[in-house]
Amino acid sequence: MPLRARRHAAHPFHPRRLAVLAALLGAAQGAAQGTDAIQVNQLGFLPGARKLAVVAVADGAAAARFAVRDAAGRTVLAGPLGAATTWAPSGQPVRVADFSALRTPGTYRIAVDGVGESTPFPVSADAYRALDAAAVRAYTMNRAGIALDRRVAGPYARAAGHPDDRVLVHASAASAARPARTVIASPKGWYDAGDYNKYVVNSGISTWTLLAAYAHFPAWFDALALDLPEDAGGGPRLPGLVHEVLWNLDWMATMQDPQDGGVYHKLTNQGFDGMVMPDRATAPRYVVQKTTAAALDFAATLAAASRVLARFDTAAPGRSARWLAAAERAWQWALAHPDVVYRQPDDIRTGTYGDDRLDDEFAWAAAELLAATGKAAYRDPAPAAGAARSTQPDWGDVRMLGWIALAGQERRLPDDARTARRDLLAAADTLLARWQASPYRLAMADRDFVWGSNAVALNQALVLVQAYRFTQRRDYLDAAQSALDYTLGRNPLGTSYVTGFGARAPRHPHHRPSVADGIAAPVPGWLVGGPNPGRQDAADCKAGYRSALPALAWLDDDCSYASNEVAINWNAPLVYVAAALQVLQR
Ligand code: G3I
Ligand code: 9MR
Repeated sequence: MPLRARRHAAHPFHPRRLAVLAALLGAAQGAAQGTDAIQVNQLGFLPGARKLAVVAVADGAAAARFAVRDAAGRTVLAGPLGAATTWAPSGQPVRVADFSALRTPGTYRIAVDGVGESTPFPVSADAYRALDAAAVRAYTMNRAGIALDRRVAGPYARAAGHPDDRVLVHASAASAARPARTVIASPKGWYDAGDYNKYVVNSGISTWTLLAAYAHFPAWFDALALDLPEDAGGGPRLPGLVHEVLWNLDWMATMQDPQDGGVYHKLTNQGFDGMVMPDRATAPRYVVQKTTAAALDFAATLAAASRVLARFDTAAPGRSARWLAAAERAWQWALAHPDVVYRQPDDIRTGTYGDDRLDDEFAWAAAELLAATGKAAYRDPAPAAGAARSTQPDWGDVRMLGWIALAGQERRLPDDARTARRDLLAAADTLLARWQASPYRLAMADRDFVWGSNAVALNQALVLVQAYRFTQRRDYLDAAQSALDYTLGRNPLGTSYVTGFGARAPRHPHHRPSVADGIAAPVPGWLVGGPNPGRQDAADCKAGYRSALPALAWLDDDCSYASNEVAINWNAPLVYVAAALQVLQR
């Protein structure tokens, strides 16, 4: 088959593939769906993976053994269930089934007498390829300022929205050279989430995580067919993930004030757009307030881009040097303005990404600038005292991102790399111990069930993967696998949390295009935020949450921005972890 045709057949939104998915979903929703009391990764496993399922048991009742059945209903493996123990986040007694000995590719179910049979799942050498491609393509679907045709978007083709070629400088960001209402151009980039605004802080960690995915697993992404807008037309042909990241880096670069090197915190409407398609959202857009966090996250991300993407400079001579110069200017601005925290102006009501602790942003930016330049001046603050506040990175706690960057510099910066690895391993060991002790085999602590909890689980997996990369110790990878299992169905709700993937998956994410496009199925490849007992959207959700328990507080309703929104920073660890588990378990 010619290369082009083959790539199209594999296209995640190809009509043929969508039809197969719909058929599978239809079948799955019938008898084939299985009991949600036996919880398993609905996308399955690579042959060599650690394979766990969880059986919810009513107070120790039911059989003490499980069986694995193949597509013909034959038992291919059987074993004892672990002891029944209550998992606090769901309040349920559970028993673990370990069927890692199952290695033959095929389709299987877990069966327990008195409980039933699980949804079918595959064992396959390519278990996460389509998932990873769709998770990257979700970013394409959230691009600002571009029309997406049927070749790229299949049935989700849409007109361009938010050109952002005429953006107003908000009073909070005014300077002598750019007084309030000055018009600037700040096009491209990704919409942050279910909303259409663009925030530098969240763009930073999202873009960085995709850059790390490319840096750590280049061959995987070089071969991953994505069918992007750049695949047509005469421009340079780069790996799909690189094209995707460049779309957002081009936008980020415009968020720096060329006069002083400061960086605007966000580009936004005054209020959130209605639940409409991008081209129907035409409210004026503003760049708002320069902040220290935006400057540092910008510096870190552009420094990382200059290092990781330098080899693609042939497509754009001098680009890496320009990124690095912009990063160093932003760093200088931050040194001169070390404590400008975002304060939402009275006339702006969109997301804040506010964070009043900036020591971690300084540490991350310094680490990236050290890795990119080798200049000792960046060393003092880089390993700066202060542990990460938690065991995984998030948009407000970015210190670990710097550790990951330095940990990979063992040849150029051996001492820094050693320190960074030590600190990363300490975090990974905390996660590993929690995973080992957890009745559910999940490293999540009760307090980890926050807004975006699914991404907490996957960022924990990202940290565990780093530990595996340095030590080759198998249990780190097994614990990372468990986090992916959790987001793909081995959870107390028995649902995959990724749109379009899994027998049961979110149908109504808080995502404006998915709500407004008139297509029943949401845009595929998005990880939804997940259970969040905070339920900050309760006033907007008449349907009501069925439970307030940490791992059960999820609502598959488009009202639910606190549990069922999608976001670029949540998909990024999905892209990373799906790739890692594919590549490292071969
Ligand atoms: O920092 C406190 C912590 O000390 C406390 O223990 C914990 C207990 O709940 O709360 C922590 O604050 C939380 C904060 O995130 C930091 O994690 C807030 O409760 C929580 O409301 C806040 O949620 C953020 C949400 O915006 C509201 O600001 C999410 O992290 C963030 O992902 C989300 O981002 C939104 C954008 O604003 C707009 N675009 C969509 C995007 C996704 O929903
Ligand atoms: O749609 C908005 C979503 O992207 C944000 O994460 C969320 C929290 O900031 O807010 C959503 O907008 C809602 C607003 O906060 C309250 N009224 C209803 C809005 C849309 O459902």
